[in-house]
Amino acid sequence: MGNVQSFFSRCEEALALASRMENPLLIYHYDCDGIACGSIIAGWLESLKKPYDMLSVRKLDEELAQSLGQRKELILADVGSGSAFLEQLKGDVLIIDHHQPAHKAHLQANPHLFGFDGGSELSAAGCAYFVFRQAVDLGIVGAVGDIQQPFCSLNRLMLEEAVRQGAAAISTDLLLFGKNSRPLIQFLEYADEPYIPGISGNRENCIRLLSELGIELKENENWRTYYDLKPDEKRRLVSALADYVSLRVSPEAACQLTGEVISLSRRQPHTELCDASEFSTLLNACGRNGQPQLGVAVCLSRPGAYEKAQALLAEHRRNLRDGISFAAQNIQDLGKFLFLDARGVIADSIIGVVAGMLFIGQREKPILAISLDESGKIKLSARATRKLVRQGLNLGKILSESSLAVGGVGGGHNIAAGATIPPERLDEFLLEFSKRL
Ligand SMILES: [Mn+2]
Repeated sequence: MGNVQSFFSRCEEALALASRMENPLLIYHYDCDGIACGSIIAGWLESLKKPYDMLSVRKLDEELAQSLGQRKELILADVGSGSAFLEQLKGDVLIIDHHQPAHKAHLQANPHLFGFDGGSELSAAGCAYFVFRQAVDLGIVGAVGDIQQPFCSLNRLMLEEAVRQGAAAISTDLLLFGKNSRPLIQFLEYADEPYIPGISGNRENCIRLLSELGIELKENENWRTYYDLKPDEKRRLVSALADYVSLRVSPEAACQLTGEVISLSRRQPHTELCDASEFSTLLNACGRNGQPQLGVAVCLSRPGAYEKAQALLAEHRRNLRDGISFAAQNIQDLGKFLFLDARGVIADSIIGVVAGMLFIGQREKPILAISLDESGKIKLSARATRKLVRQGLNLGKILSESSLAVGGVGGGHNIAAGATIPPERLDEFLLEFSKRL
């Protein structure tokens, strides 16, 4: 159990240090949590009219750190705690992070240092919220992006504050994407998390289901969204989908259709930004497609940014859908695990997401998916289910050991892990992997 009071007093020290800075360079990690964290800090700096520069990184490496030697003031967002080489840096450095600390240099606001698990109890964006006490909704979006739901501990505390401030509301609802932003037919047709066999990708069945339920598709001339439905229409749709999945997939899968949904009330109505989970997908799409600064612009409500990000998201989701339908047709059962060879078909930046989306319900085995990175190496992504993890499976360990055995590198979490290996040693790797499962 962590110590809330000492964590909060560290947050106050962090705020004091940031307040003393006059023109910092703000470096942030390019994923959803990093973008949200960086945006909270940038918003705070702007509110005080402090000049600053901002730089996104995929990884903070030593070379970059050395090139920063000239900078007198640095703020690191969602990076830094794991980089021992930062010890050499002079000047004022503030680290706001939630990764396992590998050094003690500089002022670090990091929940790990106070007995909290940064993997599940608070993300970097949440940490930034507790330091700057601004934009609580971005704190939530960052945590959702780092898959920290259901919220507990410091995350739960932040969520409760958001509800009290009127910035967020919690409900139990469908988890499908597009509740605010998609017409009903596309809402069902493009369902991918979870993927609903017979509904996802099948427009006719979607239209038939909605008409059987007596749900009008339009109101006046406008396409209705899920959030436009009346309460009893919502109930009918949810229970019809649950019956459908329960019969065709499994009752366990039906339970995964609904869950805790966090809506955000200070963002532009009828957009993805009103839903914490959809907002996080939008930021991930920006980051993974090389435009993290666009994600920051969306977080800071810059004019025109949302429209650009939405177009990027549409493309990202199209890639994901194509990836999933390729995966559904090409997945092989190799005995101890399922294998997807997507070399040349699915980009290495989304292969892990696709592997994670492959349907959950009937899956009793881990999935290993492969694609090629820019340099022609094989990028591997493995995903397990919660049940397998409960039974003791640790993919991070297995992937790290079996990639090492073939001259690659890998690692990650027990439920999701990745690795890169030389292309000519794939067969050897598969044997090593299988042996360790
Ligand atoms: Mn993070």
